[in-house]
Amino acid sequence: MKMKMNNYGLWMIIWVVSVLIPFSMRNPALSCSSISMAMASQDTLLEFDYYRDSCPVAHVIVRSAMEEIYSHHKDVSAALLRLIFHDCFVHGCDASVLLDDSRGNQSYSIEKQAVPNRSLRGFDKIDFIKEKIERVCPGVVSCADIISLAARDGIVLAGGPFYPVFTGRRDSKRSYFEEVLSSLPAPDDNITQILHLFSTKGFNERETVTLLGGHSIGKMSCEFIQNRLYNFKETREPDPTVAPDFLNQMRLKCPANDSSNSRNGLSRIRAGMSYFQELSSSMSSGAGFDTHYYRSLLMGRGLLFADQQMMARENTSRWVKEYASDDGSTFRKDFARVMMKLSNLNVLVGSQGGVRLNCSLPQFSSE
Ligand SMILES: *[C@@H]1O[C@H](CO)[C@@H](O)[C@H](O)[C@H]1NC(C)=O
Ligand SMILES: *[C@@H]1O[C@H](CO)[C@@H](O)[C@H](O)[C@H]1NC(C)=O
Ligand SMILES: *[C@@H]1O[C@H](CO)[C@@H](O)[C@H](O)[C@H]1NC(C)=O
Ligand SMILES: *[C@@H]1O[C@H](CO)[C@@H](O)[C@H](O)[C@H]1NC(C)=O
Ligand SMILES: *[C@@H]1O[C@H](CO)[C@@H](O)[C@H](O)[C@H]1NC(C)=O
Ligand SMILES: CC(=O)N[C@H]1CO[C@H](CO)[C@@H](O)[C@@H]1O
Repeated sequence: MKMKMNNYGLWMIIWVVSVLIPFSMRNPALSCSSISMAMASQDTLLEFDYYRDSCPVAHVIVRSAMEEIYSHHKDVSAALLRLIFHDCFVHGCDASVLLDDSRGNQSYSIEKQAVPNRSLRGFDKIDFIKEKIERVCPGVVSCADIISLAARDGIVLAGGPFYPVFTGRRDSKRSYFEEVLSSLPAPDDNITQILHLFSTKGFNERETVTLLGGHSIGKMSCEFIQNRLYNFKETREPDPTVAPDFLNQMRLKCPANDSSNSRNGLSRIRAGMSYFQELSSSMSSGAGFDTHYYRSLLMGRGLLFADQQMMARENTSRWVKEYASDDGSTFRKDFARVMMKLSNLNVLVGSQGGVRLNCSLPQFSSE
């Protein structure tokens, strides 16, 4: 008898074996036989393969669309990682970040217009995937589930860890502009502010250090470093804690008053840096989900003030050291768990919200 298993099923088994079983060995209370229960209880609101009857191909369509996009745009992984973070941190993983229009009222501000959102990318990629799914299963699959699945697939394509994404999220009916600034950490925030913002979403010190490891991939746009390099905390001076050689290196990549940093957020091609570029060439690390981000912080070469702040306290710096000290496997396992937690933040389920027909518009399927 031939056993058919799609990649998702296979990934799932590998994930359970590699992540949960070692975890259960460290935690005697969590025996192997209770693994499936443990997984279900972590996500009481969402289900494994929620669309198994209504749209069984949904996750396959997302994955193949992501493979297609990734083959042309390697930066999609970092873009969607940032998008899911912004969506989930502002009022939960409800796809509110995608709305172009709030309640049909053009004068009503939307999340996309809020300052931290100005450089978000990937909206067109989510629309592209949604269109493909709508052709097969109209009005069934939520935009919030598409973001979560696509972000996970992007992480895997970029060489990151796999984690299961449970489904059944519903889309919000509105955007939450007024909550953006108070919910999201800013590039120059100090450790106190960062830990406070993450703890209000239920992330402890270790998980905060893990989640910031998302900066392992992608380029950091200069607009997030500009103040640190030229006008730190309104002093008209650079951040005094940056070593002079590193400051010069960063300033070369991100010149002052660079026209590519125009504030309208429309310039598509920006100068920027990645952690990979900034490491000394003696380091053999790649630019993927390994230890290079944490090793940069150990060397005092965090690009954002907020990144480097992880070294400012013992109860965060110990995790930076821990993640930097092996082949990256500790970080990857923790990153998988923390992404599951992020993807499940304050989700809408059941009859809450709705399923948008077009991810940018508050028009809902009539199911
Ligand atoms: C649209 O939103 C603006 C700003 O919140 C408000 O002043 C106005 O009354 C709203 N208009 C409608 C038709 O709801
Ligand atoms: C961190 O930032 C907050 C808000 O700006 C400020 O009140 C606090 O004093 C800062 N803490 C340190 C240690 O700099
Ligand atoms: C950037 O431009 C502003 C306004 O044009 C100017 O006041 C400032 O000195 C410039 N900064 C640098 C570092 O050139
Ligand atoms: C982490 O350290 C800070 C300051 O040293 C302290 O206020 C906080 O309670 C610590 N957190 C934990 C979980 O120990
Ligand atoms: C969704 O809505 C946006 C904004 O109105 C529009 O530009 C786009 O073409 C729509 N997509 C589809 C598939 O209708
Ligand atoms: C990607 C995106 O929608 N960016 C928007 C952020 O906000 C600015 C200012 O409102 C818009 O112009 C951008 O289009």
